[in-house]
Amino acid sequence: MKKIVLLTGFEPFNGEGINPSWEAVRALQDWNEADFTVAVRQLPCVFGAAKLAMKNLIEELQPSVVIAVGQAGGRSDLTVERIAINVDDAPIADNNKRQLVDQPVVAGGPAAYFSTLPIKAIVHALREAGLPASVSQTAGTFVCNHVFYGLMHHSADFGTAMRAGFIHIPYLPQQAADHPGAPSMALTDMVAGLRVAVRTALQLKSDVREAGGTTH
Ligand code: PCA
Repeated sequence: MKKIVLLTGFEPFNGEGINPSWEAVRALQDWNEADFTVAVRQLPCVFGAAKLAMKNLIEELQPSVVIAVGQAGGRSDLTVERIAINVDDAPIADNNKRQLVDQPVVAGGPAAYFSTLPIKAIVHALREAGLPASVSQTAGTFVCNHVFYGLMHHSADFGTAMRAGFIHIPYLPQQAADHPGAPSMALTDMVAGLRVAVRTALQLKSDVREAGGTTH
């Protein structure tokens, strides 16, 4: 049976007209290979609703790999997230005008979950492909981390059968034009990067070990 790869992107938030995560993910909606097929879905930038939508998608699609993608305005490269933390602490209101402060994503859940994607191998493969990439040690405490934590919490129920994680991507050039000085990345590079990440996640059984952390 063909494997299913679920890619999610978010709707625009914080006054933006577009969200690069949705633009990049939806460009892959017809991606279909002999051994896997890609499903793309959009998530609302809303606490609770986004986590629930992700849970329902996992139950409906039973994917082998899930990569949730989100916008990280101000970052300059493709950042593969290492860890989701059990904290909602929003710097801005979500699209439902709700700003959660110091709440758990899942009451009583563990403090954090690690990504089960081969994060170092993905960063390595992205760089080999000529795309700027790094491991990120924090997905923040807004809706992206919320979805990432929810994803890992549900994926814990699926044992090792499902690999899941999160990638943050920069602004698109047309967004950066409204944020002078902010870095950006072309859509074609983002899409190429997601292809590399999917293939690496499907191919590798374990992560590679190579230096790449930060001192702070
Ligand atoms: N980025 C936000 C939420 C939605 C998105 O694309 C974040 O990093 O939390």
